[in-house]
This record gives sequence, structure tokens and C-alpha cells, in this order.
Amino acid sequence: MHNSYYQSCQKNAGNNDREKRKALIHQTKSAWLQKLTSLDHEEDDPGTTWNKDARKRDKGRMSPRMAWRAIQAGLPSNAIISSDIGNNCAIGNAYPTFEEGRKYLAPGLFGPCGYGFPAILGAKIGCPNVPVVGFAGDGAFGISMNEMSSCNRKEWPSVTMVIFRNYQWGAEKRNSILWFDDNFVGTELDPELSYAKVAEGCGLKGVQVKTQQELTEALKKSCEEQKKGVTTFIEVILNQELGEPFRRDAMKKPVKVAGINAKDMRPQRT
Ligand SMILES: Cc1ncc(C[n+]2csc(CCOP(=O)(O)OP(=O)(O)O)c2C)c(N)n1
Ligand SMILES: [Mg+2]
Repeated sequence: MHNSYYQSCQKNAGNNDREKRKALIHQTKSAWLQKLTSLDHEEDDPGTTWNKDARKRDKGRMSPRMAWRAIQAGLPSNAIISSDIGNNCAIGNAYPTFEEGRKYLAPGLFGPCGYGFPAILGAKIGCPNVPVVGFAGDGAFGISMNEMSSCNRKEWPSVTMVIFRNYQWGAEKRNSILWFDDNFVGTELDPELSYAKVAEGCGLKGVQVKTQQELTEALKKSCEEQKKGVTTFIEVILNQELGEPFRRDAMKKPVKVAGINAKDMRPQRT
């Protein structure tokens, strides 16, 4: 009985309901794509208002999802891309599609901030005739930007680097506001710093973009210009909306165990 069962499995292995499964995948994918095109903003968890406030505070600015749609429109179909660890990059994982393999470099399970920029430099060295675009948040880019001091040398091939400028360590802030009643500490970045200007200072091309159209055009142009030896840093000015926190499933709201009493403290020495 078992034998004949396995034999029939082998003959038809994988073909059972194949068309039905294909149709389901197709249907699920296109429904998801349709949903993505209609999503502009991030939701707030009950009891928090960060995203609502962020939209109000920076009314004219693009949200992360608006930026990613503009990127979708400007990214060459044969591009190699790299990603980083952060909230904008995590939102972005849903957007690009690939027609071939070996096109997507992601930091993976170690989750190191600062992966996107060096990874895309390496990709271009490996595939000098393919357009390459790296992505990083402004915090992660800040801890890897020292390569800007080397990548303009003549023997280095050209890349495009997109920097999501939301002036915060967004992913860290997202967990903080979720578990600490909309509060955060230590997650603000310097609003005076311009990565586009740093690029210019390194003899590279720096562009600041504020709209979807500017972003799409800058991306297309920079990929063209890679052929002429131009490396471009696109600094994308964004509002401070934040998407899903990472590892929501693995964390719990902190509970007070003992608490702190001022009387337990030693008096401060003067
Ligand atoms: C080397 C390293 N340091 C710290 C972290 C923790 N970490 C994960 S995401 C993140 C914030 C990233 O901020 P940013 O690059 O500005 O992206 P955003 O979340 O704002 O889009 C940090 C500090 C990490 N993953 N890797
Ligand atoms: Mg950031």
C-alpha cells in the first residue's frame, strides 16, 4: 500500500494542482502590488501618535513609501541593489522586483548597520558594466561614510548611493515609542549635516531631492552617469514616519521590577 502510494507520488511529484497554485501565487502577488501602490503612510499603535504628528510636522515632505514608489519608477530593470538595516530600508524590502538572480545584496541575519554602501561598491567592482544602487538610512550611512574618502579615486568604478534622510535612528526610535509610551531618547541626528554637501566636498556628485519626481529623475540620471565615471549620492529628504518595528514578536512591554527611589542614591559629590 505504502509502496504504490510513493510510486504514484514520484510520477506526479510537484504536478498536483500546479496550475491552481500558480494562479494563487499570481493573484496574491498582484493583489499585494496593488495594495502597495495605494499605501502612502504608516499607522500608529494604539496610544501612540508619532506618525500622525510626523505628517503634521513636515507637511510638504515625502513619506518613506512615496520615496520607494519613486525609486521603483527610476530603478533600471537590470540594476544590482544593496540594502541596509533600518526602518526605511525595511519598508523598502517590499518594493523592488528582480528579473534575474544575484541582484540583491542584503545585510541578512547579523543585521549590521552600514552594510549598504560598502556592499554596493563591491558589487560594482564585481560587475563593472551593470548599474548599481545602494540604499541606507542616514544613521547607517553615517557609520559607513568613510568610504567616501576613497571611492572617488580614478581606479574605483562608479556607483549610486541613496540616503534616506529622516534625521533619526528611526528603527531604534520605533521600538522606543512603542514600548515607552511614545517616548524616546538618543535617536536624533544632526539636522545641519548635509550628505549631499559632504559628497561634493569629496569631489563626488551630491544631490538633495525633496519630491518623487526629483527622486525618480536623479536616480535615472545617476545610473546613466555611472557609465561616465560619475558616482552620485542622492540625499532623500523625508518626513519622520516610521513603519513596523523589527521583532515586535520577540519583545514585550518592559515591566517595572523594583523601581528607583531617590533615597537609594548616594549623594552627589561636589
Ligand atoms: C552596527 C550596528 N549598530 C547598531 C545597530 C542597531 N540599529 C538597527 S537599525 C538602527 C537605526 C538605523 O537608522 P537609520 O540608518 O537612520 O535608518 P532609519 O531607521 O532611520 O530608516 C540601529 C542603530 C545595528 N543594527 N548595527
Ligand atoms: Mg534615519
